[in-house]
Amino acid sequence: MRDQHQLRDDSPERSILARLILPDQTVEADPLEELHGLAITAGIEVCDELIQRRSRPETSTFLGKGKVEELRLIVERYDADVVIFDNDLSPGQVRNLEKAVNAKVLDRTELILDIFAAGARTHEARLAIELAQLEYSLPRLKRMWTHLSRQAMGVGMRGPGEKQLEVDRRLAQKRIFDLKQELAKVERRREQQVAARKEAPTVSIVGYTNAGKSTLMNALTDAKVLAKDKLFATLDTRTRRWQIPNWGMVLLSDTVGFIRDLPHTLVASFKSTLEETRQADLLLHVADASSPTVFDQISAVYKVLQELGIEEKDTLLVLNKIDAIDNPSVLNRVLDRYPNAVPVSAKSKKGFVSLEEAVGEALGREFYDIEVDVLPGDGKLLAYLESKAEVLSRQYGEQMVTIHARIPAGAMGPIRRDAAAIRPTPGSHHANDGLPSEVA
Ligand SMILES: Nc1nc2c(ncn2[C@@H]2O[C@H](COP(=O)(O)OP(=O)(O)OP(=O)(O)O)[C@@H](O)[C@H]2O)c(=O)[nH]1
Ligand SMILES: [Mg+2]
Repeated sequence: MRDQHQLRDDSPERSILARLILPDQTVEADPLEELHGLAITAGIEVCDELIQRRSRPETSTFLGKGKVEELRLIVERYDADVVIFDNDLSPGQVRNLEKAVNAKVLDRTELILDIFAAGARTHEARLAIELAQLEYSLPRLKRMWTHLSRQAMGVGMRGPGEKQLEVDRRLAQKRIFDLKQELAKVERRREQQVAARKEAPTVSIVGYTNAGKSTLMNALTDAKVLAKDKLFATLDTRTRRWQIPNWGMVLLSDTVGFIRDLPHTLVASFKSTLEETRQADLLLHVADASSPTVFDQISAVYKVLQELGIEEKDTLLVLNKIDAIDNPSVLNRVLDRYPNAVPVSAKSKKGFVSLEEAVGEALGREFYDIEVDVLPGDGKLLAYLESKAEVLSRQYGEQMVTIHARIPAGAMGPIRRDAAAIRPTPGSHHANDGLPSEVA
């Protein structure tokens, strides 16, 4: 006889996907495609799917009575371990459903939290996800206990007493308090670090998960950030120097992707990870133009930005993956709605010249006319000026070389930091819009 439990331990959990669609919801061609992707990312096998359209959720079991029974039969047929809902459920609904279908029930938030928990590598990301998970599970502790006790003692046995529950609740609250304090500390440190690093204008890549943000970052800067056909491949923030031809250097950051209905607790606790984004001079919003749900993805990103309080920033929409579009009308449809968007392919590097121009334009083509006193031995600064600025004259003094140069605003950073003195030439340090930039 086959030892089921032995087999189970090595094989992935088997799941059934479910979604309730309400009348006011716009639905993708395949309403469970994204959840399917999330399940795969979480390492869960998908056996079957179930969809119900309904005017409103059933209060106690979320799905209607008939559908719950249908779900129970599907669970039985596939011997599934878990039902994953694309919706968010109340603790009571989860409890009732688990009882009715005889399997573990996860909602969308729980699944996303699980993926983040498995992928978090940095100290900061781990703190953030632990906090989000605890805040999510606090009101659900009772269900978890019931669940655990059912596993340990079999269905129908009495769960742990209210007293144990109360102890656990207090422990969880204490841990939440500690985590919040620790995260606040990290946030403050991060805020200062990011602010101090203002050696150049900062550009932050944002966008829906899997849109190609990391691929774009790698292609533009030779960074070696992990890019993968997987949801939430990136959970931290990386910053690299990006030399924009004919403009100057900027700091480009790649960060965690967004998704529709991103759990609120998660957004809040990832605040410090998104510090670069909060302080950026410009956002590059990367969207997957080849996706049939590109419009929904774009709106979902704006919604999360709004939640983070950073939607007011200058934003450049970048339509990525144009190499994967066969029919030109697909791209035109997006461009009709977003005429200022820049189409690119991070994969083939198509459209990069337009992207660089658009970024330079957005950051402002401001030039400074400067006089800098440099110590003759400061080879680093001299070399920097040679490469970034147009040097107009050199005057050799007793101890200093005074260099008169014209330099893009974006390249000013290290000069502010290193120079002995800066004297913007009076009246001439404003934008020279008509002039092409000679500095590379
Ligand atoms: N065809 C095509 N595929 C691309 C392009 N850019 C990225 N991809 C693919 O899209 C997938 C996701 O790329 P990533 O760069 O990891 O996407 P991301 O936005 O960083 O995703 P997360 O970090 O998971 O949020 C990978 O399989 C890439 O190879 C592109 O221009 N064209
Ligand atoms: Mg990424």
